[in-house]
Amino acid sequence: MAELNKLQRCYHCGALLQTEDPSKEGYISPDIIEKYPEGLLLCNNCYKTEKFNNNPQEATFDEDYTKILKVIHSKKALVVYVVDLFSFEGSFINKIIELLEGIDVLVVANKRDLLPPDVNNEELKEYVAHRLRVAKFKVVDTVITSTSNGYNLDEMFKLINKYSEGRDVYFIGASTSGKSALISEFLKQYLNNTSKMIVTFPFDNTHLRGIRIPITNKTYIYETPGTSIDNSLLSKVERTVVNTIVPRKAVVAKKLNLTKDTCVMFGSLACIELLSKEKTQAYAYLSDKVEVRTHKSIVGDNTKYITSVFEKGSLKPASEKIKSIKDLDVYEFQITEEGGRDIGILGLGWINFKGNKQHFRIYVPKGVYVYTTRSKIKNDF
Ligand SMILES: Nc1nc2c(ncn2[C@@H]2O[C@H](COP(=O)(O)OP(=O)(O)OP(=O)(O)O)[C@@H](O)[C@H]2O)c(=O)[nH]1
Ligand SMILES: [Mg+2]
Repeated sequence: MAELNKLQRCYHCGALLQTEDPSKEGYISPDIIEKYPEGLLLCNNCYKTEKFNNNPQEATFDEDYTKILKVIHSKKALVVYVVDLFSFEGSFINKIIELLEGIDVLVVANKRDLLPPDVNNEELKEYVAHRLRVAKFKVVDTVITSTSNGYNLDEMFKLINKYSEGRDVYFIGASTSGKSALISEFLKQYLNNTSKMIVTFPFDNTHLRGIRIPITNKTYIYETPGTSIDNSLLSKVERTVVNTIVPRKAVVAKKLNLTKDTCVMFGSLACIELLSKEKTQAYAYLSDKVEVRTHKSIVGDNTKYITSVFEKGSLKPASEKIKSIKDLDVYEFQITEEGGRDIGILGLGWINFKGNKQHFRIYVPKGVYVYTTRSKIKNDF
């Protein structure tokens, strides 16, 4: 069990931290100390009341969707797992991974057009495949695509042909990853040589509908409904705000120079603050319509500034749904890995930096998924 070996105080209420008695002031769970040995710590009580959070929400899906996954499993069908390259962290849903155990997955990493053109496609492909393999998907192959400019669509059709091996093929993936767009590209070059029709239909014993396209007289391509993105910023803000945070063209990295107590506001929607002393150069990847503003308090406490931006909505875009600090979740990350790292906010974008034991605090609208991973796009630091 972790032990406190130097006296530390809760940086919110100032109580001496202790791991002995949950009913007394300053109690902190030993596992938190173990996880953040050098971190700024909050006692459990302040952690709760301040709504600090260390457990980002996974996206959810219902029983009907489970039924579709069970059918896919029992048929040993080929899954075409479509992920949005700009924002795919929401695609790692443990329950899907479990239900698709042992099922061949062809990964289609779509929306390539939204990433900078000079990023190496082979590295990108390897990165996506690696992330899905680590999540325990049985990845048979990966292809990077864009329906916006037609990139690699022929390659994707070839791979579906190659791996289907007389089996049904199911397009699955998060909502807005581009399944319908890919299927409609497929239909442009599709010739129906079967006696069956393309139909929309309800999946057996569910209220969910899909599209079924015959590829032979016995096998089909199915388009399934997207899994929810209820842990993405896109589902937390108004349509008009969504239109500004979804990039329309390739994102351009914005350089940020962070020193202790610098916070970076992303519109009036989210904030990343460096709490520790390591000077950190970072690159932000997000829509050019989101104002990015760095701020550093002279007294080493940005709370007033951050609160005021969220309350007044002074940076663009701002959402009517985020009016005070109470509408936010706050996460802290202690970076333990070296090398290129990302901290991302699902639906909004991410920052890339070199891991050097930094301690970050991140403010996001309630329920939005925040993550840290090795870098998707490599930069020289
Ligand atoms: N920039 C870009 N946008 C894309 C691409 N493919 C699809 N989109 C856009 O992404 C949005 C969602 O695409 P859909 O094809 O409807 O996504 P879906 O996976 O079918 O979503 P659900 O039906 O909700 O599960 C649409 O606005 C598309 O225009 C792409 O390659 N690049
Ligand atoms: Mg669709």
